[in-house]
Amino acid sequence: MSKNVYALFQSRFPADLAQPFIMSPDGENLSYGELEIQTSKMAGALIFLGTKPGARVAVQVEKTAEAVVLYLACLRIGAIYLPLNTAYTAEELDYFLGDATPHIMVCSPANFDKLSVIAEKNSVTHLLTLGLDQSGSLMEAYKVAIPVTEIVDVTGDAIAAFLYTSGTTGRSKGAMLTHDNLSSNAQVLHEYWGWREGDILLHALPIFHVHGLFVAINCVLMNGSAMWFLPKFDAQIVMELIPKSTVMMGVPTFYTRLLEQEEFGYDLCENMRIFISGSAPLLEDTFSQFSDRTGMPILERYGMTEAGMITSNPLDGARIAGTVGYPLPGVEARLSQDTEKGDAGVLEIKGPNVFKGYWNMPEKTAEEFTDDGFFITGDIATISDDNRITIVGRAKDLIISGGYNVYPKEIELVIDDIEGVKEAAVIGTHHSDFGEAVVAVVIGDGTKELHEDDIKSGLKDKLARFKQPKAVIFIDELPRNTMGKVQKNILRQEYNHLFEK
Ligand code: MLC
Ligand code: AMP
Repeated sequence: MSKNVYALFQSRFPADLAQPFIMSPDGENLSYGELEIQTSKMAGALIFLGTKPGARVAVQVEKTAEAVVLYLACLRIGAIYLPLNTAYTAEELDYFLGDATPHIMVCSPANFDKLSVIAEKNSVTHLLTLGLDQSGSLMEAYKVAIPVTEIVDVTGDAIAAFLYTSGTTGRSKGAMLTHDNLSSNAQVLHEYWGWREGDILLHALPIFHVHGLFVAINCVLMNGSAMWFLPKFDAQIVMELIPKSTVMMGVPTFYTRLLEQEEFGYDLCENMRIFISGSAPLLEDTFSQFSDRTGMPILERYGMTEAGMITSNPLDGARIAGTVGYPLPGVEARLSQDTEKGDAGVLEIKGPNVFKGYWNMPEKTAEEFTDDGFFITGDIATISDDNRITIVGRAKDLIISGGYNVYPKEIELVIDDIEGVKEAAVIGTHHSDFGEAVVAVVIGDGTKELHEDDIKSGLKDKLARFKQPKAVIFIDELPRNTMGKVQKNILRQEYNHLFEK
């Protein structure tokens, strides 16, 4: 069989192609039969526009069924799908387009004017639009396209997608995921989480990250199942759909928000088989409250952009709060070689899920692998005698807010450039809704009096909203150790209670 992951999905379609794949609460469905037709037509449109295997198709659009069709059409033709967070600003996009040099960029109609300058500057051949109601120039091309039913034969290590992840240096890197990476992870998760006939996924995640795109959608495809497809997480709508679903995947914020709803409880969840959580640590308190209210222990798993899913609590065995379970079948996990027995250490992993490297960054890629080929996750973990993994911290300076990664360095660099700023330290403090909140601690250079608004307006057009500080604090001097390194732990201790309810 072809190594193209779309061929794998296609082999798993239900025998009755009239069965739904995407279901919208307003009654609009997309069946598997329609999915096949639409992806071949979208493939035809992309090919007509000159998209060759290996060409990048950058996509920053709202969450729609057409966006899923576009993702799958890219796989079909061997093009590289490059999804981008809808929150990214023009300035951030300029970097991504310059680095990825896509053949096509698809954006929301409202962003066309803003992006046309950037697209032209970065020699993007076609800037197309895709709107909420099947509008936009991509759909015009689609409507007149001749379907291409062939699925391009690719090698397993051909790149299927790349996703940008920021780094501790403040520079984003495109993590290249291959067809084999996606296939192996989809197959393993399908089996490990016991997907079965009749399962229905409740999909409320964004589709520009590994969680909502690959974990959620690819599992549904592997099972030939249906999913409720919501534009975003809305606790009320999610509660209406839980009784009609069997599986939900979410970031911890989804679960804390459900727990805030008085009506949420056992009765609503009778039909549910599993609630899965990941992308950020699930607090033990959330796990136990959820379990008390619904009788269901949330299944926590751990992953990252560079490796898809890495570990998971078991479906049948004990799901232990605060742990992320066992390495998935085929994944080897160990602590860095310098870790003393019994201590926590940096988690290193190897397996068919681990990415091919960072786009155009062979040296950066090499730095993140050990000599014997293990990927250095940057997460600090312990591993029990029976191989159960607990993430206890991060060796990388990273904040995870509502499941989105924010690298302090990226924000500090922008704040440092604001007039009147001497330096800044960005930290993550506890936040009852987002888990962690971005907080900027700023030192002025004495040339002018600084206010919170000076910092916020200086960041406004430069960084996505979710990266912008929820609070700005001015102090006279940053705490440093004897080596001159800023002691962020002291700042965190000081400001950790800012957002607690
Ligand atoms: C939105 N806002 C956030 C935010 N999301 N701020 C900080 N952190 C976040 N995560 C801000 C907006 O900019 C806006 O600010 C305000 O909050 C309201 O915006 P909203 O769009 O109405 O927010 P909401 O719908 O409530 O979104 C919150 C959320 C969403 C938690 C539902 O962020 C979400 O769906 N997160 C999931 C992220 C995810 O899928 N991660 C997976 C990564 S993959 P203002 O100032 O404009 O009012 C990965 C690998 C793995 O990590 O293991 O899975
Ligand atoms: P991303 O780069 O967005 O893919 O984020 C990956 C990071 O999210 C990991 O390196 C971890 O730090 C974190 N992460 C994902 N899942 C979990 C989890 N269940 N518990 C703790 N951290 C997690």
